[in-house]
Amino acid sequence: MSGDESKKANTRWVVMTGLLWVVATVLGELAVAAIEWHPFGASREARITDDAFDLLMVLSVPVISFVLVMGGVALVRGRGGVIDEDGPPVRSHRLFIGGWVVLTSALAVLVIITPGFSGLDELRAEPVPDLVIDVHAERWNWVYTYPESGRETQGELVLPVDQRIMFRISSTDVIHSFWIPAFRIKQDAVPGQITTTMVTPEALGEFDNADELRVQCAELCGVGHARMWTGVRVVTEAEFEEWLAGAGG
Ligand SMILES: [Cu+2]
Repeated sequence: MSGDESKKANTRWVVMTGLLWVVATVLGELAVAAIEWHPFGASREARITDDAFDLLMVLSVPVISFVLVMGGVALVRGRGGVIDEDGPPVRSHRLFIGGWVVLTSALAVLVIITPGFSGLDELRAEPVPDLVIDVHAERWNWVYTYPESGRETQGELVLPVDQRIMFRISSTDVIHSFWIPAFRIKQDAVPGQITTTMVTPEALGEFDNADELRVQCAELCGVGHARMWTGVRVVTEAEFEEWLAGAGG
C-alpha cells in the first residue's frame, strides 16, 4: 500500500470510529433517559441528590462509549497476523490534545462547583428549621422526641410535609447511622456527640406503601442491626398537629 493509500485507509478508520462513537453515545443517552434509575424519592434533598446523579450519568455516557468503541475498533482492526515491528511514529496534534485537556478539565471543575458545592449548599441551606426532632439510637432501637411538645415515640417516625426538619441525633452505646432512603439522607449517630441533618419531606406517604419510607440503621451495630428500623409516615400539617397533641395514632 502506498503512503497515500494507507493515509486514506487511516482516515476512513478514524471517521468510522468517530461515527460509531456518536451512535453509541446517542443510544446510551436514550437508554439513560428511558430507564428509571432512582428508588422512590419523597423530599427536596432526594430531588437535589437524584438530579446530581442524573447529570453525572449523562456526562459519563460519552466517556464509556468512547472506551468501548475504541476497544471494539482496535479488536477488529488488529485481528489476524502478528505485528512484530513498530508502526509509523504518531505525530501529536497539539490543538486536539490542548483542546481535550482544557475541555475535560473544565468539565471536571464545573461538576465540582455545580452540582458539587452548589448542591451541598442547597442541602444545608435555610439553617433555621421549622421543626426539631431528637433522634436517639441504642441497640437496637430508635427513639424520637419532639422537644416542643415532649412527645416521645418509638415504633414510627411521624413528620409533617413541606416543613424543614432538623434531626438532632445521638447514641447511647455504639455508632449507628440514621438513614431514610426515600429522603436520601444518612447521618451517623455517635456516642457522646450530637450530629444533625436536615430534610424537607415533599410527598405524603407511609412505609406500608413505600418501603423506602423507613428509618434504617446503616452502620453494623450488632445482632439486631438489620432489624433496627422503623416506618416513616409523612402527614399534612394539620394531621401532624393533631397527632402531636395525642389525638391521632
Ligand atoms: Cu444500629
